[in-house]
Amino acid sequence: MAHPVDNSNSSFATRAIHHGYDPQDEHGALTPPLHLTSTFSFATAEQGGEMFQGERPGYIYSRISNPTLDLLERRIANLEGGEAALANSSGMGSITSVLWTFLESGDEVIVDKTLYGCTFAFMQHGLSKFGITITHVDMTNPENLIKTMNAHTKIVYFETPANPNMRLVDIAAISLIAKAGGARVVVDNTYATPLLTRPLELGADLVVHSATKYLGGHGDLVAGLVVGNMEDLIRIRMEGMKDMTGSIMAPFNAMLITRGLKTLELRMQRHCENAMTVARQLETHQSVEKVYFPGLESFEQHDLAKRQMADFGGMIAFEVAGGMQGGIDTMNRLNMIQRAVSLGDAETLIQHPASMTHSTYTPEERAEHGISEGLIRLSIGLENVDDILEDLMPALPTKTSKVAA
Ligand code: 3LM
Repeated sequence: MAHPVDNSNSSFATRAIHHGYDPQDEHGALTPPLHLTSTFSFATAEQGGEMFQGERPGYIYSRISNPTLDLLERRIANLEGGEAALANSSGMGSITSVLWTFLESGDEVIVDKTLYGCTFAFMQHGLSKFGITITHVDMTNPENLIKTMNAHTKIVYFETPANPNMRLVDIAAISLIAKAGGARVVVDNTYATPLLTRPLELGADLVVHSATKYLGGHGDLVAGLVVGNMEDLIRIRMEGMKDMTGSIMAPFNAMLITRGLKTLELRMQRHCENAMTVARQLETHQSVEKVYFPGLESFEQHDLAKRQMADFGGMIAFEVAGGMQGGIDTMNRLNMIQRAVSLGDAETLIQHPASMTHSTYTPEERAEHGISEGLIRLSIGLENVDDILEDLMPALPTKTSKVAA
């Protein structure tokens, strides 16, 4: 077991680089070792038996734990301000492992209106098959949660900012209400990352991440993370993950994410700075009808964004004149910006939620859940912002919305 350097008073960037690893425990190796092993050998049969009974610490099998994953788990737990973490094979693996652990037939999950497409599908079409009720509530007004909470509510779940329309949820206000009613609060912190928002410090119980995005940061892996208190994390690991989803992270991916975290602060600073510049430019363009970016004064929840987020992130959603076709045409005129789903990569990515990430909703559901058919989503990358603008701005429709109408 490693002997972590004491850096409890260090800043975010320093902990992201050092926390939980002392090179002197690994022959002085500056870079932590990669333990590419599926299983672990027991010194004696009795010791193996004791580990299975939970009477002796140690590694058994890499679907349960692995030293390379342990380091990443310690590090993300530290950055999110939690006691423990779990590394999964995908963000969906994290979300499903958490929900399968704490829910049973007859229970209710209350979720915000807008969710990432596959999370929505898992709840709407997956959990509902097993006698679990999914209730959507507009959490932008916490009063709505007070009215809906009941004895069956076990989980309150939301994203902030939400994928794809950037809605924010007041984590502290919602957590207070949910916990008073005896429910666990689960926050998908993929968009904000622990650099910008730390839901556990604001009262949430569990944080889930698609580590595929900003945490990995380089678009070369699919992975997920869960952070929370020790007791919950042991249950999620041993119930929802080990026996139900089996969604453990591969050691190689854990190594890449641990590497990615070292530059998270630097990368996020650039993502945020670039996105602010692009959002301002988009807002002034004659054929852009609406820009959804928490850093804009025109953003409906700008005050909450200033209160809850250290900076405004790298994601922008917008609508152009000409609706859906106007958006599709804009995407097809781009050169450097890549037409691709996913987000948080070095490359600027653009996608159309209604036909891509949120095609798991019916058109009626999209309308009800605040995802317009013409919405375009931009994940602003790390390129020079002038180059992003040089590609994006000429691709926008030339007509004003008034002329188009
Ligand atoms: C996307 N999102 O392009 P994985 N939570 C959030 C997410 O955005 C995602 C997940 C969980 C996208 C993926 S769409 C086919 C591509 C807020 C993923 C799920 O299982 O690691 O993909 O995470 O919006």
